[in-house]
Amino acid sequence: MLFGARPRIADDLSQRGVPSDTLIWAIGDVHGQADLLACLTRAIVTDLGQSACRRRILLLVGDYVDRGLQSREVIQHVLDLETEMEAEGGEVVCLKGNHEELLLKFLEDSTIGPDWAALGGKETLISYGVEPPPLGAKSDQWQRASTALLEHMPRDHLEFLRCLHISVTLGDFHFVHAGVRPGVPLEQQTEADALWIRDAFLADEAPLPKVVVHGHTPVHDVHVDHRRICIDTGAYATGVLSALRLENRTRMLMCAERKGRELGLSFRRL
Ligand SMILES: [Mn+2]
Repeated sequence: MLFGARPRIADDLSQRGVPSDTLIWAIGDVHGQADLLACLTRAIVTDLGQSACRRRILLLVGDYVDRGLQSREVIQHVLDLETEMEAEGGEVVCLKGNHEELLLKFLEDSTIGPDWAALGGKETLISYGVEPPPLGAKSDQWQRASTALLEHMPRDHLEFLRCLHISVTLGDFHFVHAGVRPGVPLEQQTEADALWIRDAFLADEAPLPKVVVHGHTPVHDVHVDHRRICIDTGAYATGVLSALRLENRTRMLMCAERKGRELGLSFRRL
């Protein structure tokens, strides 16, 4: 290869696209921020409704629950969106995050309760009307909380959590909660890596077969390079929830931001 022939990173990403006749909106980690989610989805549903694309997809990269106070409302909102979108011929694709894994695990094994609570599970218990056991609570208190959560959780919420996708590939993009293990073919990735991986994926620089669109590791501003696009802007801490719009080879970013009591939307090309 002649010097200078190596494509610049930006050039490389600009050649990557989604399948033709397809419009995708991907939303980052919601973590119990139902108001920010509703603000984004209102605009997204309008945009999808105005699109002439044959496939119109709204995708969420997981971590619906924990940390924020509105986990139940977030799941209900996503279920309502599924009904609304499917009635209009659109698709809602929901990926699984590590926090959904923790919630499901807690329903089967209450001994993880203290660990889960420390990672934001306490807020999820409260949102489903279950009083979180106090610090230093005994195992039987956690067992009661686990049983109570199962009783309080609507069946369709449980079904939702159990049927989440681990990853989805569309055109040149691979959507997954946390990332991929470098050097392992996409179809051989493990669920543990898909839900939890950080440094081994983030710090690596080798090109990947697809551009990975992910969340899990909050960033101050959406991260974009030739390997990956991180759309987790830490909504529960920053008040900013982000969504990526992909059509052909164009990328747009929309953010819902909490400013005092108001919510605002901003847009930019990515
Ligand atoms: Mn996560």
